[in-house]
Amino acid sequence: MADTRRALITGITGQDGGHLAQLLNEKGYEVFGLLRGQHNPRRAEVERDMPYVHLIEGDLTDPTSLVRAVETSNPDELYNLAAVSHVGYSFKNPSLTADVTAKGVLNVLEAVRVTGREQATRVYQASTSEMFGGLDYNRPGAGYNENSLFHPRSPYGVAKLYGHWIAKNYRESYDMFVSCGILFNHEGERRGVEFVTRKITHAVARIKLGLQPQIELGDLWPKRDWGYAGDFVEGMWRMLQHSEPDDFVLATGETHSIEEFLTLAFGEVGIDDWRPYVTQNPAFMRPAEVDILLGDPSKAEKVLGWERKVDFPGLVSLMVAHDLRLAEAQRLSV
Ligand code: NAP
Ligand code: G4F
Repeated sequence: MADTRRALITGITGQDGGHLAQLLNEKGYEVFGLLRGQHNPRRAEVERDMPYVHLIEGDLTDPTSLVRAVETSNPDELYNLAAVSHVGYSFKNPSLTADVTAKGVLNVLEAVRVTGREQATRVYQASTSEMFGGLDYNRPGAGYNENSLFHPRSPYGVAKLYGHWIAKNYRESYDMFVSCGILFNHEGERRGVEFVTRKITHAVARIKLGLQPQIELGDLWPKRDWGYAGDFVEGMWRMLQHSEPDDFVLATGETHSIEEFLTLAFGEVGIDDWRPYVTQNPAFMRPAEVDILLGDPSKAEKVLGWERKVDFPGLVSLMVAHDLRLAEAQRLSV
C-alpha cells in the first residue's frame, strides 16, 4: 500500500483552508494546519468541523515556528494560504501586511529549505488577481493571463507581488517545486463577512427575516470575476500534481459588478429593488480602487484539466441559501 501523503496548510482557519482541508481529507491525505495566536477564536470551529486536521501552532512572522511546523508535519505538499488578505484592511495596516503577506512567504520557503526538504516538499503559493490592478491601460479584453502586466493598487497587492516573485525565485534558484496560483475572487459559504459578497448575502438573509433594516457598502460599480471557492481549491491541488512547477490563473472568465450581485442576491429572497435597503458609506471605500478584474483561465483548463462548476447565479444562490439557514437558526435562538 502506498504511504499516506501529508499536507501542511497555512491559513487553516480561512475560507480556502477549510475547503482545501476537506478536499485533501477526502483524497486520503494526512492534513496538518498552522494555527496562530495563543487563543485563536476559530480553533474550536476547526476542531469541530475538521477533526481530522492536526493543528500546529505557528505564525508566518515567526520563522522558528515555521521550521517546527515543517519538521512536525514532514509534508509532501505545503499550501501557503495564510495572509493578511483583506484589501481595505491592508491600507490601514500596511506594515503588518508586508510582514505577513510578503515576508511571510519568504519565511515559509526558507523553512522548507533549511529543513532540507526543498526536493521533497511541493509548495503552493496563493498569488492573486489583485497583482494586476485593473487599470485601463492594463486591461486586456479577453482577461488577464499568466503573461499580463502587474500593477498592484494596494499594500496587499504589492505584498502579494513580492510573495509571487520570491516563490518564482526559489523555484529558479533552488530547483524547488513551487507553483503560484493567480486566483481571481472566489467566494462561498465559508467566506468572511468582511468581504463584499458574504457581507451582502449575510445581510440579505437578515433583512428578509427582519433581523436588520439595511446594509452599508462602499463603491458599487467595481467589477469582479467571482467563482466558487470549492472549485478553486481543486485547481490548487491540481497545480501540485502537475509534472512541472508553474504559474496558473484560476478564474471564471466572466465579470460582474457589485450592483449585479445585489440584484441577484435580493432577487433570491423575492426583493426586486435593492436600492431602499442599501446605503453607501465612504468608510468602506478605498484610497485606490481596482475597477475591474476579468481572468482568462484557459491555461489551467488546458494543462491541468481544471474547470469551474458553479456559475455566477449558482454562487449567489448557494450563499444566500446558506445565510438564510444561519439567520433562521439565529432568529429561533433569540
Ligand atoms: P482568509 O479567509 O482571509 O484566511 C486568511 C488566513 O490567514 C486565516 O486562516 C488567518 O488566520 C491566516 N493568517 C493571517 N495572518 C497570519 C499569520 N501572521 N500567521 C499565520 N496565519 C495567518 O483568506 P482566503 O480567502 O481563504 O484566501 C486564502 C489565500 O488566498 C490568501 O493568501 C489570500 O490572500 C489568497 N487569495 C484569496 C482570494 C479569494 O478571493 N479568496 C483570491 C486570490 C488570492 P486567523 O484565523 O488566525 O486570522
Ligand atoms: O470583497 P472585497 O473586499 O474583495 P477584493 O478587494 O476584490 O479582494 C478579494 O479578492 C482578491 C482577488 O482579486 C483577493 F486577493 C483578496 O484576498 C480578497 O479575497 O471587495 C470587492 C469589491 C471592491 O471593489 C470593494 O471596494 O467590493 C467593493 N466593496 C464595496 N463595498 C466592498 C464594500 N468591499 C468590502 N469588503 N466591503 C464593503 O462594504
